[in-house]
Amino acid sequence: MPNIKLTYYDYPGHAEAIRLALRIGEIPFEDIRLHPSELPNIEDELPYGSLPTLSVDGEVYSHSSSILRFVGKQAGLYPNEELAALRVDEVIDTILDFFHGLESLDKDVESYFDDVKKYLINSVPRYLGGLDSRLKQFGDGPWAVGDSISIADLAVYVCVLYIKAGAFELLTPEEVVEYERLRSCAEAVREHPRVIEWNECVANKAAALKQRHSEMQNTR
Ligand SMILES: N[C@@H](CCC(=O)N[C@@H](CS)C(=O)NCC(=O)O)C(=O)O
Repeated sequence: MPNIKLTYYDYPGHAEAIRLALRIGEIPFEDIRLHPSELPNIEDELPYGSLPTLSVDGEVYSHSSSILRFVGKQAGLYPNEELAALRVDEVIDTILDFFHGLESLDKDVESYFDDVKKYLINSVPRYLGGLDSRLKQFGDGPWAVGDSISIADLAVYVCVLYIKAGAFELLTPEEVVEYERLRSCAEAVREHPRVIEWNECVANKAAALKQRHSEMQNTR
């Protein structure tokens, strides 16, 4: 078994689907969660200056979708059949495009929240509505592709988590569209026994990590 370390921040973001794939595949890994102020300490070790990174036996790899695909294969969560794999990739890339658009908005301008709202109003139907329709074409579910869980489901789950947790607070209830197929896929992931276990374990670790980060802040 290689020695695997996943480095990211202490939130789901670009790493949660990878963490879940490793957990579901029962692949042991070190789940390193940095405080943003620690980024400069490790910048030299980051191939492109961004997180997450995956270290496999000391060799560092970058880009969340590449890492997700790699761990998905190791965990048995990526189909062998090529067209099914293409569908899985399509789901993951759609969600990435949606997030990249959001992340490219300038956070330092006064209009940031209005810009996010405008982005959501235009892009949610395009990307998430488009994805919901595609999943309906792919099958009746609950899984995104085929009849078993894959990394596509983990990407959908994290996207739905994000939308529920924050993005939609900027919209009025009338502006929020319920995408049935995305929701049922995310729910199937949330009810997966290893995901339930993982969420309990993360909740238990959160207090200790909060304490470590607050001690770090106080010693600066
Ligand atoms: N293409 C990268 C992008 C990841 C990314 O944007 N990471 C952010 C954190 S969520 C980051 O490290 N930002 C630091 C920076 O770009 O300076 C991936 O998919 O892993």
